[in-house]
Amino acid sequence: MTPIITAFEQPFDRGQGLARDTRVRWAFEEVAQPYEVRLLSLRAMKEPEHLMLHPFGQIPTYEEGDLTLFESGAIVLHIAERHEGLLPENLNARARAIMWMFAALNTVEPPILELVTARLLESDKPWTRERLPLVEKRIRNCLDQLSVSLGDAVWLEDRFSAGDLLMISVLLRLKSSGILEEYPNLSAYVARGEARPAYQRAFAAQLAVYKNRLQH
Ligand code: GTB
Repeated sequence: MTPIITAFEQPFDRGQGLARDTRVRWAFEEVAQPYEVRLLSLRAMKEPEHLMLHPFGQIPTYEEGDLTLFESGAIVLHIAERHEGLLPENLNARARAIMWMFAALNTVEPPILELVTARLLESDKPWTRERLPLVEKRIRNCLDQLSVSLGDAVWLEDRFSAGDLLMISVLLRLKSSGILEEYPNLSAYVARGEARPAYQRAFAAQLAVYKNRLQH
């Protein structure tokens, strides 16, 4: 049965791949699992039909037969557990890959989201000018440590895993901030992720949604 995911009908980021369906598309592409996408308007995301799938009325969701999931991290983990290629066989190595998935979503993404929120949604607030340097400092504190952990390695562990997929997805949000460029090894790490054919296919698929939208 082909899994179905949901994504924005009208991508707000003009196809930059920043919405969280991109990481799920990327996971599908890495394991060569075909998938379908149901596009939703912001209004449809808050309708009872979608709230049955996602209690918070967001994207992405995942449906396959009897199984419905929400939360991009849980979806990527599910894909990685069901297919070869995104989690190592060795149990300790597998635990470490999952640890990096949590690190991406629990430790690295929150300060980055604060910056995105401050810039996109709170830029007109009088306190934003004062707050931004604090938010940026929290990101740098986190990236300082991540940069040391990665060092000269190609991936966070011996080989590419779902941990890298999520970490790179999260770091991609910093691209327009200039902060990532302060860390040459992290910039190169993100570029390696973006260069993967599976990421390229995922990016192209979400970009096609935006381009289609422009034409209609
Ligand atoms: N923790 C959840 C997960 O990881 O799945 C968070 C899901 C989430 O925030 N989904 C967002 C959503 O549905 C889309 S990705 N928002 C609508 C709502 O809450 O009403 C977040 C997002 C949106 C837009 C951009 N962008 O335009 O750059 C980037 C990311």
